[in-house]
Amino acid sequence: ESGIDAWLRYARLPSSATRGHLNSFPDRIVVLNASKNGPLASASSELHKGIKGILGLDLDVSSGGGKYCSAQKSIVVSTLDTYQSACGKLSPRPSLKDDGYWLSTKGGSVQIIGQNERGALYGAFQYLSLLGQGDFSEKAFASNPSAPVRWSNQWDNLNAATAAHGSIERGYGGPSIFFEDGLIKEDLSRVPLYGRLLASVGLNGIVINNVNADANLLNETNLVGLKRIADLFRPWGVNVGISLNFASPQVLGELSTFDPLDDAVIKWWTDKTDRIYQLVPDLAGYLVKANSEGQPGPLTYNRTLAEGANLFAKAVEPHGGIVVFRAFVYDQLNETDWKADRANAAVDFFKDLDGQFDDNVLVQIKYGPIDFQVREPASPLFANLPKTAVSIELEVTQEYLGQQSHLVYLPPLWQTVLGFDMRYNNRQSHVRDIISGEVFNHKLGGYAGVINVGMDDTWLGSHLAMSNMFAYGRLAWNPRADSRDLVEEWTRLTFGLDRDVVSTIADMSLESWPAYEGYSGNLGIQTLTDILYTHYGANPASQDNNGWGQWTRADRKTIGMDRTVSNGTGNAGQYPKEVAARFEHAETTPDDLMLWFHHVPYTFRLHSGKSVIQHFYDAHYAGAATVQKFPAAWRSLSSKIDAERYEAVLYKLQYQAGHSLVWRDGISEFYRNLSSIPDQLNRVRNHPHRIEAEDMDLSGFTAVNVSPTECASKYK
Ligand code: BDP
Repeated sequence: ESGIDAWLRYARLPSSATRGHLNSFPDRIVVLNASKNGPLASASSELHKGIKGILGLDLDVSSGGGKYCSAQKSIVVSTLDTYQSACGKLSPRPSLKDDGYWLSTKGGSVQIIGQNERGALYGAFQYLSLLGQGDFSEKAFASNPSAPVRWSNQWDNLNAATAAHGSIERGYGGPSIFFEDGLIKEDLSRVPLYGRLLASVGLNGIVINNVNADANLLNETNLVGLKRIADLFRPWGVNVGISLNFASPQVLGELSTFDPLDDAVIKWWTDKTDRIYQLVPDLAGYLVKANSEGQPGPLTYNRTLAEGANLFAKAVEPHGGIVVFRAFVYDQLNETDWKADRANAAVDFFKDLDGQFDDNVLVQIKYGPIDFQVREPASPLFANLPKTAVSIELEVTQEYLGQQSHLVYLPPLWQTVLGFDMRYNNRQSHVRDIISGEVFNHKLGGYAGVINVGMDDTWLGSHLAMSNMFAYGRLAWNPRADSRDLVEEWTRLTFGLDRDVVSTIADMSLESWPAYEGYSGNLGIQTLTDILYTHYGANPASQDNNGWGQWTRADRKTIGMDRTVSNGTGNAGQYPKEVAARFEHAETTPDDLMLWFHHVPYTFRLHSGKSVIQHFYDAHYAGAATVQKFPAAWRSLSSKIDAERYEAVLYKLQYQAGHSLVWRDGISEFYRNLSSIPDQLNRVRNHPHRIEAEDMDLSGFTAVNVSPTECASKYK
């Protein structure tokens, strides 16, 4: 069990789970009118493979028309149109949107009917998930996605050797499955496996290269390679997109300018786009990071971001493509900007552009105003672009959240944002309904998840982290899904049906985000990782006074960022009235965002009754104590999990237990030193559970002085 099949292992159910069901089980799979190598063909081969694995039954597969319509004991897979012309009206007629499906297991046969081929594939995967969980109950239901755009974003670099962070930016699962030495790899055998995983949770698009894009992706050799990748994803209903470097015409040495209004530039992009669509007629579109963190963009030529986006929108429009333009725009070199408040940047840059984007532009907004922190309010930009289609950007790769070395199950975090009500015009307007297009009536809208799988057999570098990828797809399909249900489903498919296994993994997962928030950054102060480079270990001192501007504004007496309108950066005022009023005042700001919006003394009393500093201490001890229990909880499953995955997960959980103590003590001591206010329970100097490094011997290592000292043990 290397992890390569993730939740699609199709492990044989125990006979106790299948008893009484095998004799009456359908004996054939019937596919109606599948296109060559399309999603319907995948649906049928996947059903065959899955049923063989799960139940040990080798079903016949046939393609054919009407004669099977009323056949008993068959699994019919089809699109709605084909089904109805071959077999007559489905009754009741299911109401299906693009990519939706109808699944019925009633009366001894199974119908899997997609609105399109992709929908049929999703229905097939859903059916296999039910079987894999031992669910043979009769049901009939329609299921539709919440939004049309449900994409993976990969931050893969073309050239592993020169990339600053390895071949995938913020990737923790090994090198790229797509690129090597500046080119698309010869061996793309991981691509269809990835496509299958994406399709199995309803994801329908992927951007394959880093948003910090290399213009060389556009050379002819790579475009031909892009076609090979697209051909491998297509059977899984996954359309490929690419990230663009805004300055490509200049970077590639073909033009002296990249001004988006220049005729030669427009022609360059039009020609390039036509060539790409010749090779990949169903390209999903382009993703653009412009004028952010040193990336080129239209502002260089005093053109607006909308003019920049529309340049590409016009090029892809005749081909049916879309442009996803990122709202993550800020300039870390502009001191006035970052000294003010980076959280204001997105609304400052985009609000006035509302209505200026072409119809096939989607503005992709990170979930919070800053950058994938452990706790952020929903980005106010969601409520500032009523005339623009928008999508949310979530981060499956755990950049600021333990980088797959810590178990942090993310759906509860994501749902704080998806379920946030912006009260636009004093009306109910949840973020999930804004990005679905419902609130402001847009056809486009949806989800991007920065996933960053790599060549590691576990895909993400950790078995347990895969629940985040699974749940991301499921939430993009249905953002109201229950986090616990999702991790339980994932666990059954990944580790089997044993009740202890399911409840232990689900319990740990649901405790993990609050625990991580507990031992990292509390009360909305942000994650407190090292901010300048790695974004990993505890480094509260690095948070202030740098161009990334993620400020704690902590001094000896006070802490937190004043983002009020009356006294601070005005960020609270970027929200619609009711919400703005709530965040403006500490009395109505929830504790978990107190330091995001307010600058207060360490002695400030929270709604909980605790002071800020005591909350820091308590949360750090409680968070670390929670994850101290994880290794033992996991050990209790030792006889129920294969050795390979058991050992790998145990190793990570033990590491997390240890690293949480480093976090706990680093942060607690830092703020105790700064505030001079001791922990009421006097734990900070006692360090329960801790073994000092200087009490250990590790051969082959030399002790060195460490800065900042919070990360050291006695300065070493
Ligand atoms: C930051 C990442 C950086 C990305 C950037 C982005 O640290 O690697 O390039 O976001 O999203 O969080 O563009």
